[in-house]
Amino acid sequence: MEFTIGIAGKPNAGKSTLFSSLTETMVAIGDYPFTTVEATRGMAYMKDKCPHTEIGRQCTPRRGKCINGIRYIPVEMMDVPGLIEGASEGKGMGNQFMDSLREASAIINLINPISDERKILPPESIIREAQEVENEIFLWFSSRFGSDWERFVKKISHMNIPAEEKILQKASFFGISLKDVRRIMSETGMNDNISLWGNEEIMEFTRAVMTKIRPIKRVVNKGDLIENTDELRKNNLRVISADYELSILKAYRAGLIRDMENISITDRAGERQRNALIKIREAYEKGHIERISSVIEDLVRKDLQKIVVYPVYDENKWTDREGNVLPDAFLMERGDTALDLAFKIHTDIGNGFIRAINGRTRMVLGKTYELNDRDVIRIVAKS
Ligand SMILES: Nc1nc2c(ncn2[C@@H]2O[C@H](COP(=O)(O)OP(=O)(O)OP(=O)(O)O)[C@@H](O)[C@H]2O)c(=O)[nH]1
Ligand SMILES: [Mg+2]
Repeated sequence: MEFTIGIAGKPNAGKSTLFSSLTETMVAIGDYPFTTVEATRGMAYMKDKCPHTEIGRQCTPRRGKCINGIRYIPVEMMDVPGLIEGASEGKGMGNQFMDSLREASAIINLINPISDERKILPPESIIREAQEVENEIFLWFSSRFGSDWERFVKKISHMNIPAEEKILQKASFFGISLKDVRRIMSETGMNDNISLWGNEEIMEFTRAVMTKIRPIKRVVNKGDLIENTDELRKNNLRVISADYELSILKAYRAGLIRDMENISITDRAGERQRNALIKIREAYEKGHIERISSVIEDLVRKDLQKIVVYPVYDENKWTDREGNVLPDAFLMERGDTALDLAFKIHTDIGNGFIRAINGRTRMVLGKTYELNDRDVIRIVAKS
C-alpha cells in the first residue's frame, strides 16, 4: 500500500479507538497508558461522489466499495503506540515503532484534552501537548536521517550523479521521491551540495519534509467531553470524538441507524439507545465537533493535494476489458499528468503511451495533460 495515514499521539489519546472506528477492526482499547505495544495497520476509506451516477450504471470497484453513489476509496491507517517526551531517545515504548511513522504519507497528531487529573486542559496546554509529540517525531526523524553522515558523504563523493539525486540517496530514508526533493530544494533554497551539510541543514531538511511532504494534522479527541470547542477551533485544531465514531459504527452494525453519515435512527433502537444517538447527532449538528471523515478528506485533498482519477479501458462504457464499470479509483497528486496515470496503471502502459481520452468529453489528450479531480480517463498504449 503506497498511501498510509499514521495516528500518533500520547498514551490514552484515543488512537486505538479512532483506528477501530475507521478500520472497523477492534483493537485493544484501554483506560491506561501503553495499551498498544506495536504499530497496527488497517484499511479505512475516503469518500468520493462516484462518477457511475452520471451514466446510471452501478460500478464494480476492484478495491474499496460503493454505497448509494458514494465511492469508498481505500486509505491505509496505522495505529501507533503512545509517544511520550523522550520517546526519540527510547523512553516509554521505545522507538522502534517510530520508524513505521516514516512510512506514513501524513500523520494525525491525536491530542488528549484531558489531564491525568481528569480535568479538561486549557487550549494553551492542548497546543503544548501537540507540540511535544511533533517535537519527538522531529527529533527521531532528524537523528535517524543524520546518522552515519560522514560515511554517507564519503560514499557519494565518488558518485557522478546530479546533486538532487545525491540528496535522494539519503532522503530515501523518508521514502520521498526525487520530485519531493526538488520541491524542498527549490522552496527552501538550501545549498544543494549535501557534502557540506551540517546539523543545521539536516534539521532544516527534516523540517521541510515534515511540513511540505508529510503533513501532521492536529486533531483534538474526546470532543464529547469538552463543553466549548470555539477556542480550539479558532486555533486551527480540529475537534472530534473517537468514542462517538465508534458508537456510530456499532449502532450501524446493530441496525439501530440506517446510515453512518446522517445517523438516521431505525425502529430497532430502544428508547435509551435512541436518546444516546440523538445526543450524538446533535453534537455534530451544532458544529461543536466534526466527523473524522471530513478531517481525513481535508487531509488528503487539501494538505496532501490529492485528486481522484478513474482510469478505464472503454471510454464510452467506462469499463475495463472485462466489462467492470469504473473498476479503479486512484489517488493522484494535483499536477500529475496523463503520462503519470499511464505509469501508475502499469510501466508498460507508461512506456507505450500513445494518447489519452477524456471519458466525459471524448477529447483526445496528450502526455502532458494535467489531470483534474474525478477525471475518467482512457489511456491508449502500444501493446
Ligand atoms: N470520552 C471519550 N473517551 C475516549 C474517546 N476516545 C477514546 N476514549 C477513551 O480513552 C481511553 C484510551 O483510549 P485508547 O484508544 O486505548 O487510547 P490510545 O491512544 O490507543 O492509548 P495507548 O495505546 O495506550 O497509547 C479509553 O478509555 C477510551 O475509551 C473519546 O472520543 N471520548
Ligand atoms: Mg492504543
